[in-house]
Amino acid sequence: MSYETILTETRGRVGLITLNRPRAFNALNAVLIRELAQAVEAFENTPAIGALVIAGGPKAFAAGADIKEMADKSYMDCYLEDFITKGWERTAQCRKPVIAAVAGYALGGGCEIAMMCDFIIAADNALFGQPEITIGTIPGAGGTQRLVRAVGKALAMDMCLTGRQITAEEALRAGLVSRVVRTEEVVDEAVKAAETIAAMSLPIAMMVKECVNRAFEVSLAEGVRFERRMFHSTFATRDQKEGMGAFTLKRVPAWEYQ
Ligand code: DAK
Repeated sequence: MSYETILTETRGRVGLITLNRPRAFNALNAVLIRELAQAVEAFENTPAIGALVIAGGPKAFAAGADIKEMADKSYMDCYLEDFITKGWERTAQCRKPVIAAVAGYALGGGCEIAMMCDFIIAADNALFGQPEITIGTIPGAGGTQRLVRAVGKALAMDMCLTGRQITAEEALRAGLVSRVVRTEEVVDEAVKAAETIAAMSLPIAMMVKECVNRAFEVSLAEGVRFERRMFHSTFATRDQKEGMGAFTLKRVPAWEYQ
């Protein structure tokens, strides 16, 4: 499949999606959002893919929704067409693990796409922000919700109310990203992490993801109960027998499902 605003590539068992509107700092227009959703869908439906990486360019992961495209829309335009909602959540709905490789600006919708991924690996030049308030609007794709869950109220309020951008190091300290690496290494590092995940049993990795995400939706007691049920259910898989058997025999496991 050929796309206009993104590039896709398969590296081993990893599906790599690169946002590709460099002249507009990867501003997220309607075509890009649609194509991103299509690419996530395609990799999710490919059995040989075990994990995905979403990357941007060295200067910008994405500088947010395309301001030029949306500037003149009326409320009714937004409401009736359900403006950039279609396809937007597809990344968050992906059941296979997804890693964001963020270099440069991840602003507004760019930060929101990164936060829809399971974790973020940041380049040392990465800048995260929710600057919507500076252009007369508010975050519209989960920025006020996912950011507060990732970094807590104080920093989320600071970022959303002042529009301040935080560096990769600050994002690491705040728990928004899991690692910071050199800019030129960020995509390879994310692909390497995705390869590690894709080398595990796929259904078990999917269960881990589902359980961690459950923590955002339910009480601690319900989350622990959900985790317990899933944990018990792993004993119904051949991959649990294979994994524990391989450990005992000191050999590498050969998963039934990858
Ligand atoms: N939209 C359109 N074009 C953009 C852009 C954007 N967000 N960001 C950058 N560009 C374009 C610039 O217009 C410029 O294009 P030309 O003028 O050369 O044609 C080019 O990229 C380079 O930008 P600059 O000349 O401004 O470069 P600088 O290095 O001086 O500054 C910057 C880089 C990233 C700091 C600056 O461009 C900037 O502040 N950009 C805007 C950042 C921003 O405000 N982002 C938030 C947008 S609102 C929703 C889903 C998502 C959203 C809402 C709803 N639903 C599901 C309902 C998301 C909303 C947003 O993200």
